[in-house]
Amino acid sequence: MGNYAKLWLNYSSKKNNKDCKVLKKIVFSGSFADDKILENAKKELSLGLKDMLGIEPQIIISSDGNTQSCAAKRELTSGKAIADSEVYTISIKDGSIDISAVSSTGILYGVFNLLRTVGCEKDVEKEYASAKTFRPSNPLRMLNHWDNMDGSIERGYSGRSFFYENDEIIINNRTVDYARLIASVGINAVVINNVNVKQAASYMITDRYFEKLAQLGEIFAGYGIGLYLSLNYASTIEIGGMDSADPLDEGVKAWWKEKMAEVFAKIPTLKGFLVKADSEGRPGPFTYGRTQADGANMLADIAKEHGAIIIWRCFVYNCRQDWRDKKTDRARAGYDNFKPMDGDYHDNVILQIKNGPMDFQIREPISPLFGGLTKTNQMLEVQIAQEYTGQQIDVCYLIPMFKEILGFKTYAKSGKDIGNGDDTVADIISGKTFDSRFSGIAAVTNTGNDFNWTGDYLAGANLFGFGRLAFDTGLESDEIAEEFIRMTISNEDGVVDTIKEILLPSRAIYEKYTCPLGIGWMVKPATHYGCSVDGYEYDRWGTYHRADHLGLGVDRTDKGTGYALQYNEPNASIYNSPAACPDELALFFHHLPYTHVLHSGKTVIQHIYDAHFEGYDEAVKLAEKWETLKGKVDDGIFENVSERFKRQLYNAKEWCDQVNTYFHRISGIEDEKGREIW
Ligand code: GCV
Repeated sequence: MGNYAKLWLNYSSKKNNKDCKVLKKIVFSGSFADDKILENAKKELSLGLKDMLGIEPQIIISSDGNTQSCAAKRELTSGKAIADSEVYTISIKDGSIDISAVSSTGILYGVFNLLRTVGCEKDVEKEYASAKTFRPSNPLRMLNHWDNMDGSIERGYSGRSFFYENDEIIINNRTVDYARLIASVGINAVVINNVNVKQAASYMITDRYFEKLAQLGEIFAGYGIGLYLSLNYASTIEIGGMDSADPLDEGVKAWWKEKMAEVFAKIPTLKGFLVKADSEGRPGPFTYGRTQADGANMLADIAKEHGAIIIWRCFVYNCRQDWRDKKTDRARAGYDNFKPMDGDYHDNVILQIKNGPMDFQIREPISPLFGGLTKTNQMLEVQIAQEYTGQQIDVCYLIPMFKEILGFKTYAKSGKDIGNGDDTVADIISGKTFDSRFSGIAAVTNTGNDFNWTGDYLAGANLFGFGRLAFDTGLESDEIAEEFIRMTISNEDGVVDTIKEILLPSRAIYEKYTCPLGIGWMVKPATHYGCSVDGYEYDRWGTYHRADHLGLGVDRTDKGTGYALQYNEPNASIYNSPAACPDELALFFHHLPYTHVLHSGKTVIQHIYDAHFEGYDEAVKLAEKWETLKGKVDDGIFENVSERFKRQLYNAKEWCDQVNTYFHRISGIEDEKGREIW
């Protein structure tokens, strides 16, 4: 690798398994193509075992048929077929490791699994004493880059783009190492440009960029990763010289037909497009009085001729709201815009739904589209770029939050009387609940060209963890953190435990010192880092706390905006009632007096004071824990995280004091513990 960290592929020397006999000969068995992926799998295995253990294994290829390489072909199969093709089994047969699969991607994943076992210093012979089969939970496991072609990254907190500079595409060793890193954790799809497609990015579907995109696609395909592009919905106007983007206009359709034929021919590995339409100033079908389904289907029908898919985002809301208007509720918008057309979307359209109804706050309820849509392909969108969750300065390990999201029961199928039907968010996005043709999970990624890729070394746990969780939603936050630490930072048990003690509670701590009880949004406008209680209160974005001298929170019940009723029962009734609503979402759903007593037994105001003081104190303890690692971890890693912690503590103190002071002044209620409030 070049001048950047190797992260979990550092392959540093390991003590365990040095004499492991079964690693001397490794058999790849099954039926798979002898393609670039297989070549990369062999290369990776040799490199990893040599560097970690000094073993140069004999690799035996035993494929019973030369199937077509799944990386190179583009055909509309199904999510199930994708997942089936990626299954692999690792066992010990006749004194050697056997990695068996029905595609070279399965073999590659098997290799990374084996290298992870060695990297974590687990006993290889024990680990695979009985055969282990691994099947991805989600067919599409995707990263969305919000990289712009000028090299900037929207909501990027780790340097500039490693894909673009000065409107040109960069391809170098880092590109390959990026593909290795993400394939190693199971990512099989990448959107390489920002969903806000403007300026040069609109020309990605022209011959200005075809050659480089084809090269990039080849590199990704060699690691089982599909290339996707974000599309400018109004390309007919912006680059086509037309005056319309009406999805029902025959001229518009004809333009796209020709354009897609050209694009898919020139970029053979391109698998489809991601579209942000009618959102935050981006163009879309609403301009022409058409529905989101009209727009998505028009593109999808044409893409279908090329075996490609259209991923259409549901982040559609009115971003020009009047703060005085208490009826319009941004939280309602996704459901209101997309539910009425459930069943109308064609089967190569996937709706990509943010985890919450607002926008990646530290705590939101799950989008009611999960459970609301029952006849439409769906993908979950989460954000590992820590836009509202600390910007890769404050440590915030997001995997526990993603576990909660995935575990949420939507009651879409089971109904309230059954309650344990197969309809959690994880079930829906795996394709299981509705036997969906396509489904999966995407994360807005947190990478950039910083030495350590993610700004804060510890934020690497979110990149690693997202991939691992996307592949296997059954993994626990704790085991994912442990793997990340062992492979990236240290295998010393004491160090591993200390870093786990930092990562695991970090989300809860961040929530405490920023916006507890589901209120969200009290951030500095535009940058979204740091406290500004009223920053968004009188703005146009639909993001209000509605605090006055008596109470705060947004009434989203049947007496307010009615948002709570978008859920299936029993969730709707639970959220609709202040008595039943879980504390962590109390102020998301209800406008409550400061004196309202929560399930915890505390009043709302006391909870605000306690959470902020405790959150700050706990952040201080995390920083102190990190300081105990001086000399025990690489100096570069130590200094990087240490510096971030200094900034985190400053931020946490500001949040704590500003929020407590604001609510003390406005409510006139004393902290019952008499702590210092300004
Ligand atoms: C890419 C939020 C962010 C925007 C982002 C948008 C989206 O509003 O602040 O930067 O735009 O979400 O998800 O499209």
